[in-house]
Amino acid sequence: MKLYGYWRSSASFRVRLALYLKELEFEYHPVHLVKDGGEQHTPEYRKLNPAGLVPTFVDDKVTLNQSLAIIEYLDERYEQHPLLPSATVDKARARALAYDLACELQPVTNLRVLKYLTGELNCSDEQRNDWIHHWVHQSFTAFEQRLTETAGDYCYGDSVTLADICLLPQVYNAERFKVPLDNYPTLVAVHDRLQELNAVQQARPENQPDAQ
Ligand SMILES: N[C@@H](CCC(=O)N[C@@H](CS)C(=O)NCC(=O)O)C(=O)O
Repeated sequence: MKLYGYWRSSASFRVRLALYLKELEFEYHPVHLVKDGGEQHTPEYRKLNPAGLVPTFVDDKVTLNQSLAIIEYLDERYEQHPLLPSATVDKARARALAYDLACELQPVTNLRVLKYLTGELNCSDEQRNDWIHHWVHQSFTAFEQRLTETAGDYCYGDSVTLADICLLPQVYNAERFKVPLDNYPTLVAVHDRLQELNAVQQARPENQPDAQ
């Protein structure tokens, strides 16, 4: 199995988390998102992923993009350490938590969006940071409220799920851009508990070979 990703990419972080949590071996192929305008835009990489985004995942003859699709593929194909509850309603609720972060928050803080703000739209770094803080607060306020109903040790009950996999990269990003997290005690408690897992440490951005 091969994972094309970038150490700081939240979607790549999600797939690494799934692979380590499920104890699957893989080769990591770094794609530098910044150097020389970004290796995601090279013709060779675009053959693998025409959208010019990471991650891309290859398992034998199967090439996949979209981190959540990759993770669900892994979860169905490799049964150990399931990442979603088995009961239909619980599964839908854990997925909804994951999508709250992966579909509503991450896209508006993605590199190409931030580059468009500071490039074409001429925003200052301060305005870009205000943008990030605004969307993180909006998303985390709702997420915190949800967690008060769903969380046990982790986002949904006492097992690690797709929701935790989506939470970890968003907290990493929020910390990177110095978003205060005092108003989100449940979210922070879950995030801190997740740090105790080996798989989480292995998957963290700063522990990747391409980390700078
Ligand atoms: N929904 C996609 C998001 C992929 C995505 O946004 N990847 C970012 C890094 S987290 C990227 O490659 N950005 C490159 C760019 O913006 O040029 C997924 O979950 O895989």
